[in-house]
Amino acid sequence: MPMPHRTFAAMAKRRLIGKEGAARTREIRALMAELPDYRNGPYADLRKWLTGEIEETRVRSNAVHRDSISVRREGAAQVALVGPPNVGKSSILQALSEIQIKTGDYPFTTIRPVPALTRIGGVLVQLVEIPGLIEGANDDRGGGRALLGVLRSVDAIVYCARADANPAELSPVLDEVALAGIDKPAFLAATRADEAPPGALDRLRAAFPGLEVLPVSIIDEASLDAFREAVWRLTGLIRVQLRSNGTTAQEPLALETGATVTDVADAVHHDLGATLLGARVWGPSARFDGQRVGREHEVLDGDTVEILT
Ligand SMILES: Nc1nc2c(ncn2[C@@H]2O[C@H](COP(=O)(O)OP(=O)(O)OP(=O)(O)O)[C@@H](O)[C@H]2O)c(=O)[nH]1
Ligand SMILES: [Mg+2]
Repeated sequence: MPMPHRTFAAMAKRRLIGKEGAARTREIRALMAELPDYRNGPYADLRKWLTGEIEETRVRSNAVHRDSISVRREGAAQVALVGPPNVGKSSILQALSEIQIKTGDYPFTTIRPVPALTRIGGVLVQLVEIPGLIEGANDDRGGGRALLGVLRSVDAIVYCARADANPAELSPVLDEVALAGIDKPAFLAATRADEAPPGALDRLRAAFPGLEVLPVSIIDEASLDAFREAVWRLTGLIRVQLRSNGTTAQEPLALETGATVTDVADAVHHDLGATLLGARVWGPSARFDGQRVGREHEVLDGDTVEILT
């Protein structure tokens, strides 16, 4: 006498709870082996249900879960490159860092966010290419929610559009970011500027009056330097060189704007922050080279500081 079909269905469901992937498929096959082999009626329906479950399990385990993507932060700040496909985002990453990244003359060459470290005035900053942010991203088109999730945690955004592009190409990207309630310091890189006819930049500037527009070409070093400096300004950080015993450290410290001499000492070591008397300062915040200042003196980008204890 076979088990009543309702009892079998209940048991089958119980045995499948919490099982996914190969384990679930194995359990389903075991259940099918226990099922009486009728061609019609409730047992045949159960067999059909189980066959369908195998297929569904397969689909589920192949699905790429893109609800969230995280890009591990490195460096003093994280800055996203966002824009329509094929504008040259990867090429900029490649020009400014050591990474090897696929570039190509077709859209969607990059399919996942790609981080790359670049050195700006001696400080490492992380650039992240955000590919494929398209209209409908907030409704998860093109895995947009995960991409917006990455954008939510960056410090600043560089929008990228081809210098000679129709400004309308960038608008959906800006709209999706705004719709997601993301508002970060930003500028607009007018990419592939070497290909653009005169007057192209004016068109972009007129279309996006709220954004500083900066022409960039990967074959123009000066434009890449200007790009780096613009990225640095976005971070809102300042660079301070440390001097001790007459020698200046190789890597500058990155500090928040408004940092004082005490913050500089704190960044070196907490004890130093507590015990310092003042500092000697060279550079933009000093009235003259080696000026003696107190604990609360505010340092500026490009200063050199010697802590006095
Ligand atoms: N002339 C010129 N071509 C460039 C420049 N930057 C990129 N390109 C070319 O533009 C094409 C697209 O470059 P990618 O860097 O792959 O563009 P992307 O924005 O990362 O593209 P997706 O990842 O597909 O969205 C490639 O053929 C590059 O060689 C540039 O400054 N000048
Ligand atoms: Mg790319």
